[in-house]
Amino acid sequence: MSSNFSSAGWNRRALFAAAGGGLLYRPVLAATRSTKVPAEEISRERRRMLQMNAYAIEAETPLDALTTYLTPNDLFFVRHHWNPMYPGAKTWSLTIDGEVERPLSLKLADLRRLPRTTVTCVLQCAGNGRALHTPIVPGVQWRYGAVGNARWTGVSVADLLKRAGAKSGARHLHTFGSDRPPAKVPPFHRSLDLEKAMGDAIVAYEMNGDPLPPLHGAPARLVVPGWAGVHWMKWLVRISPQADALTGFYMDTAYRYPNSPGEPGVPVPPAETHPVTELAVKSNITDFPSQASAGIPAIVRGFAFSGAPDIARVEVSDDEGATWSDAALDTRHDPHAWRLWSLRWTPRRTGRVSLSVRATDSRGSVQPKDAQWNPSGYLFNGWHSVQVEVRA
Ligand SMILES: Nc1nc2c(c(=O)[nH]1)N[C@H]1C(S)=C(S)[C@@H](COP(=O)(O)O)O[C@H]1N2
Ligand SMILES: [Mo]
Repeated sequence: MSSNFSSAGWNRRALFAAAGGGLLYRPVLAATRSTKVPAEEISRERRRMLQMNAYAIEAETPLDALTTYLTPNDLFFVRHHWNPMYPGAKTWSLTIDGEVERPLSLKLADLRRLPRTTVTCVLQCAGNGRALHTPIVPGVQWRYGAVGNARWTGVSVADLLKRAGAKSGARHLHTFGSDRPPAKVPPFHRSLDLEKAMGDAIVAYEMNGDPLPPLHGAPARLVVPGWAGVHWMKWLVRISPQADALTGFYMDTAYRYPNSPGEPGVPVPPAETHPVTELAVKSNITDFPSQASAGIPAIVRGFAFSGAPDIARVEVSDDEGATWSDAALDTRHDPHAWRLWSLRWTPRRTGRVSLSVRATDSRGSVQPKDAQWNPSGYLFNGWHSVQVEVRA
């Protein structure tokens, strides 16, 4: 179960992790890298977040804090495999090698001198909503808040690879972060389609106008608009165009989705799966009255997003999906960012009323009532419903 944490809780959890499984905790490996959560990361705001497990930090944002177009950095959900190694900004460099004419090694100052690109888009963990699948599936039991929308600034991958002279023939971009798991645990190494990476991915060193925070991958991370968080390599130290996709646990076993819908609860053979890439169309309610009066308007708000570039429509139902009312979409939008929406809703009957929301994206995909169950619980996007007590 998740719970609110305090700074005392952090210490307790770190100790628990150290004692319970030496596996979860590792002392500093090198002078320039540390597993210690930087003190400035434990802000007052962060203490509102919902801690998921005994890791130093693995936390989702409460839904009622996801009401702004840009999610504040210190309320942004945090997810990583094992304990991170925070690279030192001074010694850090990004290597670009593989199928390139001129391998490059760039310091942060070098990156900052290159043409800047800014994108505003959603970062969502592929496992957000895993806890809402029936039957339950193993993994971090994220509910609603492993998602946020931010403005990311850095250098486009296309620009970097052009400078390195990417050769034709490469189809995949191998990506590596500075984090290393203990002993025999497989490392979190990933590759993604080079075409997507060259299309709109960036190596970001700023988040919402501030230097990228350590928990979110400082000095620089990959940003892959419209694609699940698993592609957004943090603490990025190497990118490498290659002919073949990377192999390993985090490519061949984890983060895969069934090719065709199966029966809930039934395992799917790996050969019948493909990597999780695009996000699925989804919406959530962030603001609603817990009590309302029949005939008196109340405001309901939330956000909606998709792997498609935009959201076309958001609808709310107060009768279990029999009829729907169109919500107003906020004017702010960017490709692959979320859309805030709001609805002036007038309760028609008294008693316990369930409000549900569904979104339709710019490609016409409609959010389903029930998400497609899958063995690892990825991309949950069933309707989000909340209960309102309506009085006479
Ligand atoms: N180096 C590294 N990058 C990583 C991960 C990781 O374990 N190591 N986890 C990924 C996953 S699964 C997610 S959902 C996002 C989370 O990014 P955030 O913590 O900034 O929200 O980072 C991704 N990048
Ligand atoms: Mo994730």
